[in-house]
Amino acid sequence: MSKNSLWWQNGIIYQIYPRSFMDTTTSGIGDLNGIINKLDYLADLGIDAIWLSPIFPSPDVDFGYDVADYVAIDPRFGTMADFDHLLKEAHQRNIRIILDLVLNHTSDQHPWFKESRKSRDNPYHDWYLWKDSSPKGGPPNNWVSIFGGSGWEFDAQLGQYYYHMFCKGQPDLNWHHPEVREALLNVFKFWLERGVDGFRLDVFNMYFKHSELPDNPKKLIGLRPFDRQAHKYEVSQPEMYPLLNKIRQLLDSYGNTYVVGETFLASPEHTASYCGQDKLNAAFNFELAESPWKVKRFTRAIKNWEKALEGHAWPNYFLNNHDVTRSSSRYCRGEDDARAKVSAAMLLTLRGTPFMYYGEEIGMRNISLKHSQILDPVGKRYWPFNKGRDGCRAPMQWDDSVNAGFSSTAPWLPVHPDYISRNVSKQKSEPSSLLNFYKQLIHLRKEHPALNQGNLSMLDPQNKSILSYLRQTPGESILVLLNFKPKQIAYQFPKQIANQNWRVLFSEKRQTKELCQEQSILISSYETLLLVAD
Ligand code: ISL
Repeated sequence: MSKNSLWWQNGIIYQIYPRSFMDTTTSGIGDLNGIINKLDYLADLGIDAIWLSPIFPSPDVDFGYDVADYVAIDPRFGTMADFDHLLKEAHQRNIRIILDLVLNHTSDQHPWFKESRKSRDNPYHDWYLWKDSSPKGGPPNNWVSIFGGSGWEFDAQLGQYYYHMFCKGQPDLNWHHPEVREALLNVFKFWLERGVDGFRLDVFNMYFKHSELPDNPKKLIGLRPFDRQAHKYEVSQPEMYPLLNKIRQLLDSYGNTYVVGETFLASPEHTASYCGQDKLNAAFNFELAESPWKVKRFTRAIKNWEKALEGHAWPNYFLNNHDVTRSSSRYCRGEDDARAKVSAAMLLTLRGTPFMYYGEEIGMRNISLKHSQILDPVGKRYWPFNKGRDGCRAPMQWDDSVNAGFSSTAPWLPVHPDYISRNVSKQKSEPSSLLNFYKQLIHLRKEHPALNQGNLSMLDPQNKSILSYLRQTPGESILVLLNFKPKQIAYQFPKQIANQNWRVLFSEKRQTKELCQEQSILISSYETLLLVAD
């Protein structure tokens, strides 16, 4: 594997939701061997690392985000030997493996929690947030769960409540307890010793809660009870900063290990405050993925993230993950991929590590489910106001054979009915497919220092239509012009670059190497145009 210590700046990280990628055991659920079988596909696509959503034993109250054992592989995904094999095969192809650690909470089936609820004097009791009723009776404070209802669950046998931000099957750990901290740092060590290359930390800014458990202040406006509170005391407590320093030291003692965190309920500035040399390499800022199809909004999201991170950390961007509606469903009209290409071009030409989500490269759309088919606890609770997250977790569409080539048996979630026409095999053979578009831009990004390392200067959006920016190193300038509209736009080169001659580096609509010497250029409907200074 390459020794490049900046692989995570130059590289592209691809998230796999293992249940939905490739099934080799006819269980209807994807598995580790399925991922191994598809490594050549991923290497050919050009990605540098895989982030695996949780692969640990789990009762699946929240589909893997409720972990019952941090140092084992869920038997439905395979064995530890399969994991070692995956690591070896991925490394041989220069692909790193990043594990998803869910350390804010465990499953209620984790042996630690089972012990902790046995009695108040059990050695594991204080590993979780057990509290007596409030003096008035009822839960200890007003904290609510984002998945609905009170954040506190009463255990009749123990006569106490435990706290859970997510489902009641996901009790929050007590990170203030030194033995809990040690046990969780040992989880990092276990996987680092097996050779993994990094981690994604689920809702890490929730690890600590205010020790006095004060009531959260109320807010007047908000749809759910959860939104009608300011989450002042259970999220983003200051103890997280020294803990991140400690995690960083541990990771550094194992060489060049990458760690990206998922912040919960945090502004871009606050998210950025967790990133830097002695903290996380990166954290997820949701603003880009939450932007509507408006040049101004994307421009603002990019500027905000650049500003928040300025000088202290390398940016990262994503449009998809396992919690959000797929970007193709958000942006595209029907089965037309024009907007999927424009958004892909943005993701892959910005300054910062692009994160992709399986199936994004073929423009997979969300599936629609009936109420009776919903599996996600969020959808079950909030239907029809919020249909949950199953829609973006459907099986990968490999080909037009039964179940899209994902499994020879009925998959755990239905395959999108468009799989006959939208699948990897078909898009491989079509030069103008979305898959080939992603591949070309990924390879271009790798070849051009300005695209993978260069500075970024946003240019003013013209006619609200063209998202435009410059990527520059001392030796190379690339101008990125993305037409967000289904019509031709005359783009005026702004003053600061008006005297420059440009050559076409990439466009599906014109000859590469074509020279432009005019003051303006016509950009076709939804065209991605990359120009390089001549
Ligand atoms: O998806 C959401 C609600 O519908 C988000 O609020 C999500 O819960 C939040 O981003 C935290 O997500 C992470 O932790 C959850 C898990 O369900 C998500 O899949 C995970 O990404 C609890 O572990």
